[in-house]
Amino acid sequence: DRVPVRRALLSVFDKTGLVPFATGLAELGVELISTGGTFRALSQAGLKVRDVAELTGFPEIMDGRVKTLHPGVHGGLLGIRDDADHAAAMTTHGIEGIDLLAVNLYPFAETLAGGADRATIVENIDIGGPAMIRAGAKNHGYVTVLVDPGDYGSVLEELRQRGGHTTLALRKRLAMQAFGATAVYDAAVAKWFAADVGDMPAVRSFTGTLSETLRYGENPHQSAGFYRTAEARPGVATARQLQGKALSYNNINDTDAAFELVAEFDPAKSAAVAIIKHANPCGVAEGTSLVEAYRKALACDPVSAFGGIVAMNRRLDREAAEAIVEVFTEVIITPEADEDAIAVVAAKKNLRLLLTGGLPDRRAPGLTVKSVAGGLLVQTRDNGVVDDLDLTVVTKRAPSESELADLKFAFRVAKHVKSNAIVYVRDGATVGIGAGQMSRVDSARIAARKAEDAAEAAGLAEPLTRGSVVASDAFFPFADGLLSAVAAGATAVIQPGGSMRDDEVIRAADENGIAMVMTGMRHFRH
Ligand code: 93A
Repeated sequence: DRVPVRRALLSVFDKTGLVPFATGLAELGVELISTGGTFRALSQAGLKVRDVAELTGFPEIMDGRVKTLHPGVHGGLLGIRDDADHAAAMTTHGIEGIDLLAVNLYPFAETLAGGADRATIVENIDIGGPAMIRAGAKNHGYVTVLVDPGDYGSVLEELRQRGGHTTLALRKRLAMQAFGATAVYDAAVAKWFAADVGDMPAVRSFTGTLSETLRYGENPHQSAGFYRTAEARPGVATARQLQGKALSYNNINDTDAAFELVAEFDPAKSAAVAIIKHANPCGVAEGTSLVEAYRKALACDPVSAFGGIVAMNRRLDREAAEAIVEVFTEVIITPEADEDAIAVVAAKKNLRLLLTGGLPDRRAPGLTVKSVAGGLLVQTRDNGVVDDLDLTVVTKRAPSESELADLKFAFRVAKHVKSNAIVYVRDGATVGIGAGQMSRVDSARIAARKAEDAAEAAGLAEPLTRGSVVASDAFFPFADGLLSAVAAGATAVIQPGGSMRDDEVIRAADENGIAMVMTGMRHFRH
C-alpha cells in the first residue's frame, strides 16, 4: 500500500468511460501513457498524454501487432519496486514504473460472432493486451490492473480517498478479475481452433461415474459396468426401474436402442412403439393409440419379438400394457405409466418397467464413443431428422401423400437399424426389416423374405410388402437392390442418393413406375 500511483498506462479497445477515468487520474497528478487509438481519444479530449513509443523507443509495427511488447513496458509492469536488483535494472535501462494499467482486449468473440473472415478473426487475437494484464496482475503488490470499465469509478474513488494509493486488498481482487478475463479470452480462442481442426473439447471432459456393476458383459466370461455421464438425456441411464431384476449389459444396450428410436416420433402427432432384439428393431409402428401401434409393430416379426424390449413415446396405458404382457417381453421403457398399467405389468414379476420421465430431444447434440484397439472413436451423435431435410423427387412419378408419410417413417426407422439397413413400411408400420448385411441387396432380400414369413404366419394371401414403401440407410450402389424392392412390391423409395450409378438406379425406378426421393443424408449405424 506504500506505492502511490504516479504513472498509468491505458490501452483499451472499448473506450467506454475512458475520458472521465483518465481525467480523474490526471486530476490526481497521474501521468498518462497510451497506445495509438487510446492516445488519440485522450488527446482529442484535451488531456496531456504520452505515446507508449516514448517508453519503448519503438514505433508501433506490423499493423499494431507489436506496440507494447517491449521491456520498456513489461519491465515497468513487472519490476519489484522494493527489490534492489530490480530497481537497479530499471535505472540502468531507463525503465519507468507503471503503477496502474487499464486494458481491454480486441473483441475476439464479437468478431467471431459477427461472421468475419478467418484473417480478421486471427487479427483480433489480442497478444499484447493479455501480456500486459498478466504482467501487471502478477505484480499486484505494486500494480493496479483494470480490465473492466465498470471498475473505473470505484478505483478512482479509492485513489481519491487514500491520497493516490490503492489497497493491496483491491489490487488482489483486480488481479483475480484480470487472470479470469485472460483465461476466458484464451478459452474462446482455443475453442475456435478446436472447431477448426475438428477436435471435440467435450471429449476431454467425457467422464462417467460407475452407476452399477453388471453381472457380466455381452457374454458371461466378460465383466462389465454401467457408467453414467453428465449428459442429462432421458433414457435408460437415468430411468427409474419400477420392478424386475437388474438389467443386463445386453438389456441396457437394447433398451437404449429402443428408446432412442421411439424418440424420433413426436408424441403429439402419433403414438409410436418399437420392439428391439439384438439392438435392431423387429417391429416399429405408429398409431392413434399405443395398443394399436404395439399390435402393428408386433405383426412385423412376431417370432423375433419374443423376449424383446418394448419402447414407446407416450405414457403407457392399461390397454397397451395388457397387449404387451401377452408376449414374453424383457423390458418396457416409457416416459410415464398410468397406475392401472403399472398394476398390469406388476403381474409379470420378471418384466422390467422403466420410467424415463420424458423423451430425449432427437435434434440435441451429443457424442457417441466406441473403443477400438488402443483408442477411442468419438463422433457427434446422428441427430439428423428427416423433417429437416430437403427431400428431392428424382423420378418421373412423385410419391403420393400417403407414400410420402410412409417414406419419412421408414427413413426414421432405417436410421436406427444396423447397416446395411432396408426397411419396408406400409400404413405407418414396418412390414419387413433387413439389418446388418454386408451387401445392400442381401438386406433387401432378407427384409422381403421376413415379410413373406410374417404373412404366412398370419394367414395372409400376400406379403405386406405389396404396396409398401422402402427406405435404404445409404445409396443403392447398383440397381439390383432397388429391383429387389420392386419385386417385393414396393411402390416408392427413400434413400440418400449420391452413388456413381444414381442414374442407373433412377432409370430402373422410372421403368417400374416407382416414385423415389433422395434425402442427401446417410444414416450408417454399426
Ligand atoms: O496487436 S496486439 O496484440 N500487440 C500489442 O503489442 C498490443 N498492445 C496493446 N494488441 C495490443 N494491444 C491492444 O490494443 C490492447 O489490448 C487494446 O485492446 C488495444 C488498444 O489499442 P489502441 O489504443 O490503439 O486503440
